Amino acid sequence: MRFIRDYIDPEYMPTDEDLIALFRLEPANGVSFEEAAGKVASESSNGTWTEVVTMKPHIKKLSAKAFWFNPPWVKIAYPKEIFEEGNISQILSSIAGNIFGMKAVRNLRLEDVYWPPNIISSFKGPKYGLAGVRDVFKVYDRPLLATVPKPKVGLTTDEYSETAYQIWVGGVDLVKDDENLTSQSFNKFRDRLDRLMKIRDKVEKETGEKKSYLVNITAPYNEMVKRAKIVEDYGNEFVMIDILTVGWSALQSFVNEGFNLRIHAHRAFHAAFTRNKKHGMSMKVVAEISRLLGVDEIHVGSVVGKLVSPYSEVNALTKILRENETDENFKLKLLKKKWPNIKPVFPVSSGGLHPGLIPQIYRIFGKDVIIQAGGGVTGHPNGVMAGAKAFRASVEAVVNDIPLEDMATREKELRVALEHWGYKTYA
Ligand code: CAP
Ligand code: MG
Repeated sequence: MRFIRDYIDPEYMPTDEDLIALFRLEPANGVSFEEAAGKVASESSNGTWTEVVTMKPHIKKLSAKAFWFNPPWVKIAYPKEIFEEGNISQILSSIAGNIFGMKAVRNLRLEDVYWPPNIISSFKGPKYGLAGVRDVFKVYDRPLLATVPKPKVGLTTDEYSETAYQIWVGGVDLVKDDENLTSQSFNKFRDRLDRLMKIRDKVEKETGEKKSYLVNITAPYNEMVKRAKIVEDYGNEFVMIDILTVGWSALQSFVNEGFNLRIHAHRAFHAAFTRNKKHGMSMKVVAEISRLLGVDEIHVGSVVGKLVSPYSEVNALTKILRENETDENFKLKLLKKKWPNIKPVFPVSSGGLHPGLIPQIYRIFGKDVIIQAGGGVTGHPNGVMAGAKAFRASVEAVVNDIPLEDMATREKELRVALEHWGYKTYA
């Protein structure tokens, strides 16, 4: 397999103009690590299983090079010319395409990417980002709070509206639709939005606090755009999109529509390809693409909640979303990042959270996080409003450096929540 040697070059010195991918690779039986890496570089750039007579010197220059070997880790450099700027689907079809199914590899995982400046500048990034989300609420000194009315699906529009009212009045900033609530017969999109906007206005008057709604517009593309127009006409500031089930092209096109709406990105489906640490693609790459394309907030996990999200991953994701420049950090398997004109994105921490876990969330994220508690609010023994009050009190406690137990002597809803759930993780 002499021609595979063209895709392996330990002497290659990449430039800042190259796109670099960090892979975790396990070769198949009988294949050397180097050869498997060469085959990955080949299939993901301009090679195939055999030498082709149409290969010419000017095409060879476009071949990717596996250049850094630290088994099971390997870095591959891609010349920028093989990518179409502004076309994330094309880029992924190269670096995250056929290669995962190659017989030459037993396992292969795209762990991280260094994105060169020409690719970064071909995307818009968030229109609002973290700061633009904070500006909606004029709340700058604490995490923002969101709650999904549970059960996930089944609440009628009336029941949903009543639950939303209690969530907002109790002190939560954002009511959030669940990822699988869109427009079902028991709770139609338009009816729900209409009701919630009226309730939102009422609660804002009652509480003097700004409230908003993460309304799920996930649907076939044209329908999604139609629903976004309705949301914008109602004067709501946010939409929510299940970015992975609608697909990258839909997300990118949606951003290009230019709505005056902040995009809350739900990542349902990610674990299908991110959970196996040996195969697939990492959540880091999902977060990077999401930032490039222009979501304003995205789920990153909670470490201590009900879904798998290791601390090192959450830590890396937080850096990816909030920082403008990071050096390579091999411990976190994070390549260098430089996002000069791309706004920071709000991380969202969610999944099995309740007041007793808030101190740990605050230690992990600090104040720049949106904390979502669904069951952790709607499961409060004294009702939804009590749940929202307990949630808010737990956040006020941590930002003011007050132990939860002390806060609980003043806030009875918090005391009941702590008695009910304690401080532990429910899986
Ligand atoms: C949380 C949640 C979220 C997940 C998403 C749910 O509800 O609404 O979808 O947290 O996970 O349906 O499970 P609870 P992630 O607050 O009741 O757990 O952010 O980790 O992708
Ligand atoms: Mg959910």
